[in-house]
Amino acid sequence: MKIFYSEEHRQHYPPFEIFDGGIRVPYYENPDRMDRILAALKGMAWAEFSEPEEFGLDPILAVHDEGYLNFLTSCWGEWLASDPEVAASPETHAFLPATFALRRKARPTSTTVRGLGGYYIMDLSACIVAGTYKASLTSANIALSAASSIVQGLSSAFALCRPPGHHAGKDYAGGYCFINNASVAANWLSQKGKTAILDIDYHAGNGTQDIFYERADVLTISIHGDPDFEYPHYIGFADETGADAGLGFHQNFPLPKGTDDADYLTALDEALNLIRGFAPEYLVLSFGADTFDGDPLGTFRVTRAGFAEIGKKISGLNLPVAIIMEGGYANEALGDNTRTLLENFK
Ligand code: SP5
Ligand code: ZN
Repeated sequence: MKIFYSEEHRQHYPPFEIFDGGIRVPYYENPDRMDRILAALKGMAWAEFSEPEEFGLDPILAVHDEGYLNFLTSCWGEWLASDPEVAASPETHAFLPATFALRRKARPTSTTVRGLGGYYIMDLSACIVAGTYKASLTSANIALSAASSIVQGLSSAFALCRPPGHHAGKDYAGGYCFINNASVAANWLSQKGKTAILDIDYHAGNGTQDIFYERADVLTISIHGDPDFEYPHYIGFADETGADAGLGFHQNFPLPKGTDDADYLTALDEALNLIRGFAPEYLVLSFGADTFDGDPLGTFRVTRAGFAEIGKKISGLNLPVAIIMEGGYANEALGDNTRTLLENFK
């Protein structure tokens, strides 16, 4: 299996994030996640590592708002210039807004970094540091490279990328995500053939849902912790099924705390049947390992054997698949879990 990877992600490592309630904690979406997966895959005879290709900005701007991307480009520099305390020790700081715009206006009304940040950032875990923008672009190129290789005829390819993407919408960052890698890849693929996105990260793929919500040509499905108790709390409910032309082309599977292998696989079967009904030519799999029993940000009880079953069932669709890395924070198990899923796609 081709695995696309770049060292660029190391430049994005914010020194902290802020949990609900206001507690400052070390950044869970950290470079160690990649090291664990690399260590687990490096010895595998089937693992073939490649650097991503460079696709330029066009496929990203086909999904994301230009003002938002401009904000990601300039945010860190402007914040550094605006605050002597940040300039004195940049490595201990990360940009986060202090106010959120709540989208009362259709476009940002401010030109300051704080005003733009309040408009373009949805929460307090999408922290921006010096390397965030470039790392995010490279992450998207990794996803596009995986997509390109399945168009060239490979049955599967893995995008080993961070920062992740599925919480980022057309014009907002959130949940460790800045550019929606899976959506960029799926939108690009949809010009080559009918494409579906299956999101099996523990958290609802709100960004992906938003991006394709009015579109009938890309089916989007997310299986996740019920937003009644889980982040992102306000989106990801079962009655959100698309709008306008896209009505019927989005499906959420919100599941309860404690969901085990058997219950998870039952929901997955339903999701896979929807995909069979849609009959796509390509599949994009947003893969988060945070459904794992013991993930510090999750509540599910999916086991390593569960990841093998999940991989088997999805590969049973017999569709060319671009597997895009999303979340997963039980770092000590992340390598084994990811390898176990991938082994079923060879
Ligand atoms: C890509 C991805 O998996 N993003 C997840 C972002 C979740 N961020 C919200 C974290 C909120 C943690 N709440 C405190 C729970 C402590 N037990
Ligand atoms: Zn997640």
